[in-house]
Amino acid sequence: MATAKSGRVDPSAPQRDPQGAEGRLVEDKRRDPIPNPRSSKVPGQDSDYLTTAQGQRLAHTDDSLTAGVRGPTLMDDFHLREKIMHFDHERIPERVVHARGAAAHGVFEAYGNAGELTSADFLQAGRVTPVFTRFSTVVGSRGSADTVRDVRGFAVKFYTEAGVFDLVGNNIPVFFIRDGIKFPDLIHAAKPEPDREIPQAQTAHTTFWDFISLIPESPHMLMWTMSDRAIPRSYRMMEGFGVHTFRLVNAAGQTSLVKFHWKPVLGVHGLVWDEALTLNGVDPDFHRRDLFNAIGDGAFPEWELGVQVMPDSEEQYFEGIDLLDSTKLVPEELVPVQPIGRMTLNRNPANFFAEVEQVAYHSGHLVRGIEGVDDPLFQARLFSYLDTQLTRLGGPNFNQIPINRPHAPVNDNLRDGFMQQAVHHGRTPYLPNGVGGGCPVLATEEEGGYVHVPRQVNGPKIRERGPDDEYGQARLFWNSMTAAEQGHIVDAYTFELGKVEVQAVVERMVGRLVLIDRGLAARVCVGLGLPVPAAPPVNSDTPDAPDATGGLSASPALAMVTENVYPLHGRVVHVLADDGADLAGIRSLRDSLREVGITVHVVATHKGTIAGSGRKVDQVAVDRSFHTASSAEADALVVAGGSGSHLAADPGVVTYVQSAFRHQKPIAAWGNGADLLAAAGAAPDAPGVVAAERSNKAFAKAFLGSMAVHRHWERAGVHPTLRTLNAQEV
Ligand code: HDE
Repeated sequence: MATAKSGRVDPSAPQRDPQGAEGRLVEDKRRDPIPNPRSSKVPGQDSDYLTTAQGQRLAHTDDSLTAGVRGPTLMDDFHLREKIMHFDHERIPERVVHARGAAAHGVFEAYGNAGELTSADFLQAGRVTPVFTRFSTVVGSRGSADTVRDVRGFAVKFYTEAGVFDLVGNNIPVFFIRDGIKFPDLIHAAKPEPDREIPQAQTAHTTFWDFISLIPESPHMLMWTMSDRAIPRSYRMMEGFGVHTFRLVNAAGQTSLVKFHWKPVLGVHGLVWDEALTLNGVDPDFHRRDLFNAIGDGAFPEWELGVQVMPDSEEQYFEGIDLLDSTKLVPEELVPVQPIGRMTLNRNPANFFAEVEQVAYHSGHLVRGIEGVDDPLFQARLFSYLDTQLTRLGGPNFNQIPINRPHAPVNDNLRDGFMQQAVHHGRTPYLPNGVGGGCPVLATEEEGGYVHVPRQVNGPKIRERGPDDEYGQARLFWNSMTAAEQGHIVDAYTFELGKVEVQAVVERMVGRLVLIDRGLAARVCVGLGLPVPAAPPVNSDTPDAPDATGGLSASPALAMVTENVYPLHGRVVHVLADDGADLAGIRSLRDSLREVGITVHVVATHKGTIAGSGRKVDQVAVDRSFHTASSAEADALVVAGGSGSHLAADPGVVTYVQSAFRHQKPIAAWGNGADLLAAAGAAPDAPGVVAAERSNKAFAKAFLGSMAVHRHWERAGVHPTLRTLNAQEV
């Protein structure tokens, strides 16, 4: 940025890569053009001059108005007073849960096939609807790290032509509790312990496990949060779920019960725990940066929206599965997910506070054709989301903040309140009225009016829930995991319970694991140094509860490790190189990888540029140096020929490659790059390792083939898709 006399920055000067080498921005890959305030004027911020909030142009902002050069500040410095007052009030309360997040704008395109199921306007053929999607962690505060073990929020605001629809879901299809009245207890137990305010953004502590081990319905969700679903590789590689059942209503008034699913085009992928830990320090903004960079680079993330459709019935069960219980899912083997549309996130927010921080989702923002059901978790949410905005956004007019404004015409008869932005006209903000001509008028159903489907409800006023199969779906989940994933679940339980300071809590929890699967419990006990509790009675589930497994012993659709291959755009490859490297080889590989949308970072011992070995003066820009980069940030590594033996002498670089190898990542080298692989113990014939003499098209192709499989679990000695059904014998 050009710096004018007096130290002021000239915002109209072009933003250039300070290294200048290849005219690219490095590290902060901000591909969105930085707006020039002279050309893009924001309403209310439209002066070319610095002004006060009242529009008075200012001549000086660097020194307070004082009595003499060393004297006291004067009361009549109105500019200082206003500037400091506003700064003092810049923060608003963070969200009580889901405080940490990132978001993007995009579009949703309906396939049109949902028209038979619902009259929702945005799901009809040909509809394209703007969306704003926010991903989040649940427990951590606003400044916490991204790659902690936690559930991820997946909230989508559809600005439909018939009003806003919010699908406020998670990346896990079930929840810890089945009644919202326990939500404050859950969050109090999971948040940092109140006497010492530790730990931050973790469930690995005493109070969480104390509470959750006492909650009858928790085992299923715990299996998910101990799995790799809770440490996603990227927001772009997560499934999303509406969690609750919804009731769809079509134009003829027919209803069906559905579960919403978001399926990522890039597949579902996780980090490994060791990487997640490293990233918390190396790049606490890993997921936020990943989303921002991918969209900035044009690798727009996409998801298909799908529905599982179950018949609506008086009892609202499907094959023994209670559709009003959010601790249960419907296996996809029983009811396949039918795709009904596609979401593409294609624009980064222009301002984090205005958009990401101020967006207000609400599970009661429903549109005609979509209704909630009598799930007590959902019902409690209907209160919560409006209430929380009153504190967080300062009053009832949060719907008028630009990011929350519906794109449909609004005429709501709501008036006044803090920060009212509208200048309402007329005398009759009430209905019925005669003086105002009866306006605004009510819509008939044909005109798009929301009419709740009439349903008979009755029953005694009680605080009671029916019997529950607490372990069936937890066991189904365990049985559905591949061997690699089962190992990670064991490790996660061992880590989390290992941090619990009260032994009785650990033993209570291990006792509950036995009821899921004795093999799981036995493996966790080994790490905790505990005796394996006795085998449970044959049927330890609540005897009078219906079986919630739908008769299945496993549901392979629940596993993340599959034999599917997924597109590679938006993946990151580190090319390790140094002075003396084969620069032509680097360029050739980089071109091939960029062709499929992969981001390539050249990582070297120093920043700036590296020179080749030949006589010709040739250089390649270095994107990262080993001082700031970590292999945990890359999906795969390549060691460039020409610099391998030199890099192999640096123990830090050797560890870099070892970590990637241990994390089962694709690794490749050409020429003497293989020396570094050898020093790191990465055998050239190990699964997922590609070694060649030269960097050419064939080398790039083999490497891309290795990358198509996200990780090479065979290296850890397990067949990637092996399942150990009935692990009770372990
Ligand atoms: Fe939320 N939840 N929640 N929740 N939730 C909030 O609303 C709440 C639940 C979810 O990116 C809060 O604006 C209660 C389930 C997401 O801005 C708050 C209960 C699911 C987000 C709230 C639940 C969610 C929130 C905090 C039990 C998955 C982030 C700030 C009845 C289906 C939205 C805010 C965003 C946020 C309450 C349970 C998802 C306090 C009382 C189940 C993705 O209103």
